[in-house]
Amino acid sequence: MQYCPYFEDMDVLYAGNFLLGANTLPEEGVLNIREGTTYVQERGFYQYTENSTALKKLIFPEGVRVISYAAFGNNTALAEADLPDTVEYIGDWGFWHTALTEVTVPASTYYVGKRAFGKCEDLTSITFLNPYTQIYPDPDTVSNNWDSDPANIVYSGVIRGYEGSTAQRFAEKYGYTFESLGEIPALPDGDVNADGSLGALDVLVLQKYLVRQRTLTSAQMQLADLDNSGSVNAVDLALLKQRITR
Ligand SMILES: [Ca+2]
Repeated sequence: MQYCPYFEDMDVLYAGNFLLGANTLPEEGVLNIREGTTYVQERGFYQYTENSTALKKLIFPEGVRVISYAAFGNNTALAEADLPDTVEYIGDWGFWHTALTEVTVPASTYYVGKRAFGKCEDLTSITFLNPYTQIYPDPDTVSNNWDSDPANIVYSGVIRGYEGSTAQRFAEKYGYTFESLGEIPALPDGDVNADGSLGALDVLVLQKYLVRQRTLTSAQMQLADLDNSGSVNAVDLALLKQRITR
């Protein structure tokens, strides 16, 4: 495979914390991503010809935060990729047309992009551990096939998530089978992104809400309303920042 002709003598390409791609994959198609990696480059391992079976398994280290646009799309033999619970963002086409069978999207993930798990022919289950992950609203965000007519897009597996989660809404919207993980677990005040702890992502989500780049559910609004004023505003953002830096 050739992705980056400027580095022909290197096999797997990194730049600091960025995984850029590979000229040659390791034996057996197992890519053991090095410790310290936080970001997988756009189209890093994307296959333009749709026929590459070289990549079979990904081993992510803890700490990977972003799987960007089309990073692993069209690797049609890629059947194993356990996502560490540090992944925050899975970009559009991230695992498009791969051979994944069961996926767990960790609680740390706040966004799953368009077609991220589309045309995954062998996919039988996808579990969303965060009740509020933004799941791109198209049937081929999770699907077993692709068709230019959205009515012909199918997913015969299950979608798992909490009661009242974005996963449930997504499944119901497109007629996919939903399995409940039960009630949303109790979350600490300020845990706006609902990953179970307070951190920088909570600030990011709240900032995006305040500039109207995203919405919050009523449950998230309650978590965000740190001064119990009945509304969510810049005061809550300041309080949240205080709690995190304390
Ligand atoms: Ca949090």
